[in-house]
Amino acid sequence: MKIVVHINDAAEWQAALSEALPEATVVTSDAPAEERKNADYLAAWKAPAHLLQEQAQLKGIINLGAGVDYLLKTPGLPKEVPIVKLRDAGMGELMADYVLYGVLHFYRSMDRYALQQTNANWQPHSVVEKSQWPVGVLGLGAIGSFVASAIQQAGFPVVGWSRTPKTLTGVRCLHGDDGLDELLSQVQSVVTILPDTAATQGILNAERLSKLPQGASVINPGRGSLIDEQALLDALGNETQTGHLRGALLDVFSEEPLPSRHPLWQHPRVIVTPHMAAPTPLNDAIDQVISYLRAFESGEKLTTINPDAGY
Ligand code: OXD
Repeated sequence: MKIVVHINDAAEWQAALSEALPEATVVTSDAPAEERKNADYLAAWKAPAHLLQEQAQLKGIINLGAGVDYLLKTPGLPKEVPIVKLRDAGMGELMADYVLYGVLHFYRSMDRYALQQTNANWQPHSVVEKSQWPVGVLGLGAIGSFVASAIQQAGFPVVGWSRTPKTLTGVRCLHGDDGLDELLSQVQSVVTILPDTAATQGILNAERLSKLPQGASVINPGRGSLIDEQALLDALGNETQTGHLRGALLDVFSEEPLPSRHPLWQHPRVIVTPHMAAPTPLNDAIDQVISYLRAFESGEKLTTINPDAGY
């Protein structure tokens, strides 16, 4: 079996896959085209179009990340080749760390202290009980559920939302449009971990952002398309005039890298991070990739992604 690997640390993936599957030929995407051709499997994160277009006999594609939006938009993606994606694979914990950092940032007024420091202003703020700081998590897939549980275990009441009904121990789960409005009206921080699909694009638009309580914050480690960025900027107000929302921690944007002139870079109450919340951790993900390859080879039925649904 031949596997082509494309990801930032491809050489490490190549070594780990070669060790686990000595019968396989594993090449990285920067190998000469001659060595890459006629692969059976492509294990890739954000593969360039040519890597897909040059393959004639792929038996499966393993998306080395959680979201498949980038892959599904890649020109030349063969329609008939089954695609599997990583499910949690260590990304849940990384994402939970990122979100917990964001929740604590606003909960413990770190945003206010950062602004106060620019004026040498010594002004402590009171700390409310965690029970008074409900957090909303939009998206209860493998990673969203992990995050929701982690935030709940850290002591915050969590309200989760998904398109269809779900249950999660310790988390109040809502669904549908009414459920979303109910969640938004109650939470101090809203976290977006939904996939980028036709149904989720712009889900946090001006109208929905206005349903959040005055002074709420937004944490988006999911996808940039989930939030109307102009509506978010409007809701945040400007340097002198605080708007309806207090601040935002954003890891993903409608255009990445975020263009250097984008107003989100300059906003004093926005923290921009460069899509780093949950990079695929090789050590946690490798076993899942190997089991996918073995299952493909033995003809086992796999849960593949649904390109029409977008996840
Ligand atoms: C992912 C990501 O989808 O890191 O895995 O964005």
